[in-house]
Amino acid sequence: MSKIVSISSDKIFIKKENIIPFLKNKNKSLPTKYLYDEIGSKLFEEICATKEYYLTRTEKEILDKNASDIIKTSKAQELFELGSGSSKKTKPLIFEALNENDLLTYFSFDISTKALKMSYNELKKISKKLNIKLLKGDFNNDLNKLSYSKKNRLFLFLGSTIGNFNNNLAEKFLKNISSIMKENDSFLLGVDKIKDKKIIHSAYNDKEGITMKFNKNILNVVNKEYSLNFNEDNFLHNAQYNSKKSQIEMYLESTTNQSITLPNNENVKITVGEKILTEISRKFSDNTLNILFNKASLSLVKSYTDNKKYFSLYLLKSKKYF
Ligand code: AVJ
Repeated sequence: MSKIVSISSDKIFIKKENIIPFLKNKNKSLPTKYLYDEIGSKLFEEICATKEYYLTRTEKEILDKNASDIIKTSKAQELFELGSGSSKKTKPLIFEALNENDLLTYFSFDISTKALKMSYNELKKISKKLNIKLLKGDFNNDLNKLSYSKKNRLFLFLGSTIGNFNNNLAEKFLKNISSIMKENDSFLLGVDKIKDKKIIHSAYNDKEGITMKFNKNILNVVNKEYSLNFNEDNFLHNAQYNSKKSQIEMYLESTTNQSITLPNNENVKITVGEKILTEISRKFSDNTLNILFNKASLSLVKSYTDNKKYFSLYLLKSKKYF
């Protein structure tokens, strides 16, 4: 087993949030990252295999078709994947980069140990020329701690994970990436696009109820992390597309009047029908993205999409050098 290098201090979720304001606020929410513990990461993999969840399948199709062009255009000598998950989708890029280089280092950077292990198991048999490095960290806090490399790095942020960030956070994240990029580095960003509302809605409301399980699992995670007393049976999965904001809003909706005891022993009332926000998943237009890229000093080199234009990959460079 390859060694997991932790570049942050905390054991499980790196920066431990103060949970109290999240639950005391008028609009209640939970930190989205708690969806991705071991069980959550596994459930997410299952979501990707559902009929309704078009994102992963579509992105994979785009990657399979354009991997060679992406590697040749970026002249990548090293791959650095942020929020790598199982790394399954990344394989065509790794194969192409191995074709173009004698040796290749692939960095798998994720918040979840489970994901890093899955990634290692997925990739370990590919080639002796492939050096796999596992880094445990939080891409919203730890990017400035990365080591320097002389090689042309291709940073990868796939799966439309950027959709989880509100506009400020997305801008901050992209600025961070831009600032750690060297002259010959590139950045490949995977983004879910605005499309028919019904298609988006069903992607987050699969018939088998896996997304429901995934959503409810966050309660078990925060129960463990903060010794809370949530009971998942007292909540419904509620995921709605907000057309005005172009985003899915995933909530847990209370089915009863209930009370939760916070770490400071204060009780918080949750009324029947009240909703706790667990995740937003934004859908983008080219226009919104152009504004974001500009603000973050990123320049578009090339973009790739599927026939239906459901999903896009953007190959970017830092403007400092463009
Ligand atoms: C992993 C954040 C891209 O927003 O589509 C899937 C997570 N949530 N189903 C997404 C998710 C519910 C997913 N991302």
